[in-house]
Amino acid sequence: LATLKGKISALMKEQVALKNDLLKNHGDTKIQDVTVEMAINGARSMKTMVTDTSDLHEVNGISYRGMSLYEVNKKLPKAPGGSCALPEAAFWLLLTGEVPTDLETRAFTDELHRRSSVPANVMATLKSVPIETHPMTQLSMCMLALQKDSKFSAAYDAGMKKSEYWEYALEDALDLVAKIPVVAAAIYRRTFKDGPGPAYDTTMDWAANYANMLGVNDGEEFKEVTRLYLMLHADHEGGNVSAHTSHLVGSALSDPYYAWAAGLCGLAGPLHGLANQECLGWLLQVQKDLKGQTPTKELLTQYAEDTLAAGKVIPGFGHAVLRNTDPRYILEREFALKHCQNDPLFQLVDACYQAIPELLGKKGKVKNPFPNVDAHSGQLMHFYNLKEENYYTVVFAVSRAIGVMAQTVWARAIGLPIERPKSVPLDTLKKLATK
Ligand code: AMX
Repeated sequence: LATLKGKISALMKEQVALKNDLLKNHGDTKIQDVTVEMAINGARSMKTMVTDTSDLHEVNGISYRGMSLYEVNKKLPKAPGGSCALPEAAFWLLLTGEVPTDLETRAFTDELHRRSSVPANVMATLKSVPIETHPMTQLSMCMLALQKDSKFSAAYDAGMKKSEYWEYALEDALDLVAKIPVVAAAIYRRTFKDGPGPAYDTTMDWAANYANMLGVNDGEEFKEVTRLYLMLHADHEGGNVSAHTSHLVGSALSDPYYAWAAGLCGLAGPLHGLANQECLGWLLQVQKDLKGQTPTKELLTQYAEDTLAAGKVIPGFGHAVLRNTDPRYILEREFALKHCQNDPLFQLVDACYQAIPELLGKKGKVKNPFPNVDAHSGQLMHFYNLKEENYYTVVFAVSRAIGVMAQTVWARAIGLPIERPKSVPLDTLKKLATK
């Protein structure tokens, strides 16, 4: 922990100096024009936030501290014998800006193990929730139940100094990331299985342990695909719904548990994290409708035409920012080609990849006809026996906790203030636009 704090503290000095310089010497400099369209259409592409952990490029996809996901997957420490980067190593990278050594990663995994025990009140809260409750609702409620032990809130009440905010935010961030797989696995087991699964195992890395606790597959490949998935989904800039929600809530100095509980409610939306669940549902429906026919480009083109004609979107394709195939999709595809290319569902995913971008491209309306990560993730989970698509957004949430927590620590570290954009009535917008 001391090494981690030392690294954050050193980078913090540079970043705070940079922030102060920007405010002092360039505070009035114009970087973009705000148009009526931006004001109405969800502030899309308006540069109004600061997030240092990751940056989304419309063609190259997300980078973690300037490293593309391909580089991250190559350069970050792996599990013994594994080829996918460890997500906790990505957490370290996002927090410190540095690739951790194997030794640092192992120590960090142990740090998370030490923080992983979930208080009884949280499990009692979970027990009181009807099992038909959506797993994302259960997860968000559990994050709020954990809030009782927030070190940030306790320190705030005790009068901590502003300069200490980040340290207590870090404490909560590490606790939350350590505990969320335990809570998420408990949600899975109570909702979809008869009872508790395999116990927490401190000999495993963070992702392998989560995969193991789900109790659906004890093979090494499932652990490896879970590492890949949790690394790939860890962060996606600050403007997406769940990160932005968490940032906004955190900007009121609500502690990291409040922030992530709120963020999760956004992640649960069908245009954001829930797309993951909808994609697999759509793929399984296509598979059923094809009645055993081999999925070909022609068949899929026709099927997608019918989906569009029925006024529906094609899940897993398009993106608010990306204008290329999502690198996360490519990395999952590479994994699938290596480990499960004969899976009938992979062959369907592959046929979609051949057919749908061309079709959506021809229609002209969709700004990005290419697949996003959700078009693939479900197939991988399904293949390794995690079949309940209602649960998929929870896996996403376990992963994204990493990025959002890193962002939360940094928002406090560089002293970002309460967020308060200006809204205007449509009439005022009309006056502003025509004056
Ligand atoms: N199928 C059919 N139509 C689509 C489409 C798709 N996959 N993607 C976009 N369109 C349509 C839009 O609905 C919109 O139509 P409208 O003008 O009649 O309202 C038009 O194309 C232009 O939209 P856009 O600017 O290209 O996309 P957007 O930024 O408004 O929305 C997104 C982005 C992701 C919501 C949209 O592409 C979509 O609904 N995709 C399917 C759902 C999905 O895969 N979501 C996952 C997103 C990734 C994530 O956050 N996990």
